[in-house]
Amino acid sequence: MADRRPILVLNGPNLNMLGTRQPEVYGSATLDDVIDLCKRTAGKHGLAIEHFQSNSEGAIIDRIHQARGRESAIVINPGGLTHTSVALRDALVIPEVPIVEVHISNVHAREEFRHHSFVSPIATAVIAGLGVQGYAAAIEFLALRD
Ligand code: DHK
Repeated sequence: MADRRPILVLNGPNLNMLGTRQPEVYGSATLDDVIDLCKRTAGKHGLAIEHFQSNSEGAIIDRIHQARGRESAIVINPGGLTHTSVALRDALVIPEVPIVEVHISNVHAREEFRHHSFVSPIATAVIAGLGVQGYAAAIEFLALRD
């Protein structure tokens, strides 16, 4: 990737509870483990990450606005906002950078309401069901793409 600016890793509501929250669905890794994985993966390619997590939709949208001109790409697990938020989708096009949508679980094998994403139509790529390795896959993709 020619753009050497950091990659922004964003996590939405309830992802601060990783490791504790429904481990049978989301696994045993904590959010700190995820951030560490992202840093190590980016570091292999000489890239850095910035990380932000919030349970507040507005705070996430404010952070996306700040990414404009500052970060090269966004890896986002929007949590439940995936399925509800037009405002989040509108914000994600503002930085004009590639967006990779990540879900730890395979949302398509779960409840019907998780099958629709407001984010997917504006995402460059969508990853679901790889567990927390989905974050690493997203960063690898962004580091290696042309
Ligand atoms: C995380 C959440 O918090 C849910 O609301 C989504 C996603 C699925 C995940 O698999 O990472 O439906």
